[in-house]
Amino acid sequence: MTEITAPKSPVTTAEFADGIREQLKYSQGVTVEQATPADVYVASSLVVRHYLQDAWFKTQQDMVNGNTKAVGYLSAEFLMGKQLRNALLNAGMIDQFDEAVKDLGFEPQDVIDVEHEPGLGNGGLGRLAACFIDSLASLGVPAFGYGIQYKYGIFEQAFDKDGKQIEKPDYWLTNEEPWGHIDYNRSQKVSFGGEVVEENGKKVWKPAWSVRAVPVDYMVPGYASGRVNTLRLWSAKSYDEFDLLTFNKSEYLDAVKPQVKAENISKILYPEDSTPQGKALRLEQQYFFVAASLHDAIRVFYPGQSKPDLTTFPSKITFQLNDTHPVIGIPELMRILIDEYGYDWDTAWSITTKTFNYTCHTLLPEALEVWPAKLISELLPRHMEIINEINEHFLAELKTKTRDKAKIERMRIVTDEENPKVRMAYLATAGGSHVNGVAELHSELLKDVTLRDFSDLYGDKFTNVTNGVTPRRFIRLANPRLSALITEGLGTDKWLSDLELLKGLEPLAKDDEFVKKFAAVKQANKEDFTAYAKREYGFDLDPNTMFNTMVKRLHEYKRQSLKILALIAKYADIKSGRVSADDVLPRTVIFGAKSAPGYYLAKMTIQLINNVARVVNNDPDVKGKLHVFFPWNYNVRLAQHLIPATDLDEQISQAGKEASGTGNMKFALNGALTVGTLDGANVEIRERVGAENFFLFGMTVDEVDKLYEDGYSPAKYYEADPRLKAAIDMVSDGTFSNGDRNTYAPLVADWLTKDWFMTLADFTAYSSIQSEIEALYRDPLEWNRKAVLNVANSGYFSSDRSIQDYLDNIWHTSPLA
Ligand code: Z15
Repeated sequence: MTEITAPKSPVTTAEFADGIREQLKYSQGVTVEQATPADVYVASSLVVRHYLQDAWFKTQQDMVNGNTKAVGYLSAEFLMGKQLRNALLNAGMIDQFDEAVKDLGFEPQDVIDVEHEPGLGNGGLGRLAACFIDSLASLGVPAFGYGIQYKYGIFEQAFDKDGKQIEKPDYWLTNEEPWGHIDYNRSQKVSFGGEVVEENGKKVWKPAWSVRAVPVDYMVPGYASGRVNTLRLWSAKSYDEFDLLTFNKSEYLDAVKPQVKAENISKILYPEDSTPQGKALRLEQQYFFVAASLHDAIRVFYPGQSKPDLTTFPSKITFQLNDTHPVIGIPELMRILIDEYGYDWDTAWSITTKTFNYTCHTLLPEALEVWPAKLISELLPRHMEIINEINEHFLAELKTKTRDKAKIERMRIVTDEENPKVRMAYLATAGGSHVNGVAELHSELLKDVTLRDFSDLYGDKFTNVTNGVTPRRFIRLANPRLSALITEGLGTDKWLSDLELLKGLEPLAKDDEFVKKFAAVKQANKEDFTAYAKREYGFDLDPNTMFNTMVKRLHEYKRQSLKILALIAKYADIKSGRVSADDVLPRTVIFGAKSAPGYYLAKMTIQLINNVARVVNNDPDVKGKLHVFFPWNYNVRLAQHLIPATDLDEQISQAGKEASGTGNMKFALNGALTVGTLDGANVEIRERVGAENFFLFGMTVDEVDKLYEDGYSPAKYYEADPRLKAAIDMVSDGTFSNGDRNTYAPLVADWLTKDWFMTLADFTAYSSIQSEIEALYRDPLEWNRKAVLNVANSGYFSSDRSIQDYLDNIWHTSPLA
């Protein structure tokens, strides 16, 4: 296999090997002979850190001493994926590592496999944050990622004997974790509760309890940029403040309770994606990391100054609010400025609104966080006062802008009701300079629907930044074969930092020889994945079937139901003899999806998929034709194996529900074709790769709206399409539940009576596009030609381009000189 050249390395193979020996000896305390792959993993990671250290220092110094505004990316989630190979790639040391490890008698792959990925995110939002900090560093923009070092990341998913999801804790920190550098000396105190009193005409917050936020720093090396940024994840530790003299033996356990409470704050990532549960601990987490980060930024940019001029703060750093989760930062910065530094309200507000910008990632109303004012008052009494005051000022400002009283009422940040609520998306829109959606369609819908009143009165704030993904991890690391072919086709590997260069592959789509090489790459990747499925899951795949993948969180709006119903319909076609098995295109359907632990219908859907897989895979009538594979615990690692091996990708959400999607971009860049609706970034992918190279089906946003208005009745669709009826009946009749008719009754009842995301209404269109797909797949050259065109025209979906858009339109800053 051709490995493409990485950026020039600061280190030779011999030096890397010496580094490993030294780390094994002095930090692991083992000889080379005693060392296991786990030891070599830790030692190698420390060697990489060692070689990055000076660039890290220099980036920090240039950031503080220069005039370039930095970026603070505030995010409750960073779904990083494994670190070692990515750091090696970006630092230009892949070959040196591979050779050095072999020289020491180890297999590089064994060393890579040891690493347990930090799962500090749920799905798209967390992974986007990880792609963004990679791009910031690669562009040379000084930046901090700020978040939480959860002790337990996203749960590890398993399936029980009935095919139900079970959740196991993710013990990612139980083994040595060489990447995070804990820095107790730069801790921040974060306080909660208590009351606000007046002293000398000033509001003074007297908190009831405090925790110590300890930073754990991760290096974020840019690809070939010589820059290394910081991901600073806060970990909660207690202050050992209880008085040893005042408690006796029986009070001992009570005395440590506050300590336990403090350390609970960073204990676990909430596993809901797009469906927040209004839990107090979640608000504590949000305030915890945001308060620590804001104080940290002041410490970094005004070192040793007790009376800093914070009117310059917005020229030092701009903070991006990743969804509503960090929005409590707005009243916190107000509090810091007014209470801690003595600024007046107007000055504080002017600084604050210049400092923050807000990215909205959703269109689901239930995903926009709303906190009861009572809860905020209990936890953060001073902040609730400030939020009320922001609300009052804002309402007064609105009165100068419009006479529409109903509109003003609708725009309240704090609702006017018996138990008032705080709408965090509104607070973010009022308290920042810019609001952006994450794909063109999404940003339009934000303006027209979700934040309509705000865009009427503050139209200038609204903008779009279409999401992107890092080509380093998702092409170069995940798909070395395709990377080599791209480099061969373009005659350069510069595309890794300028992805629009992929456009140069377009003429090669006409070159049958090139297309055949592409097909060979895909085939080899499918064979690799087949081996992986066997090794990791004990499952037999046939790499000579079409690999058809749907991976993402399990959510009703994403419509895994549509995929599974279509699959069942195909199975029923064969079973009933309507279709001869000989005419069926052999297909392996691959699912990957975690469900929020408390999401009943999503969990039932997982159970159904597993049981469809069990029945179909064991039925001799469809052998070699239909295969279903549902590997448990879909994560970044599995994505990196699966995406390059996929022929057909599913992006079939109800139009107007998926804000962007980023998996869709990863698949297109790896030469999968997409079957999808006009939703999120699918729209832009299709525009760029060409309508003839994308399988579009289903209702549009307008058609969906109209159908809601006219009154949607799913049962009508069930009656109208006999294949749909046959599929749903098969779920009801016990085929996938050992004859038990009750197992899926709630799911079936939901489909037939509610079907909020209109799966049934899109079923017929989805089935007919599948016939087109199969016809094309039978012509490998034409299929792969289209796949090459997908790769060639998806360069826009690099997160480098997204970051450039943020720099130009929102942050107004630039790379370090
Ligand atoms: C999440 O993963 C996303 C949005 C949210 O509001 C939450 Cl809480 C989690 C996803 C969107 O669903 C997806 O469409 C988008 O591509 C991704 O964020 C990144 O913007």
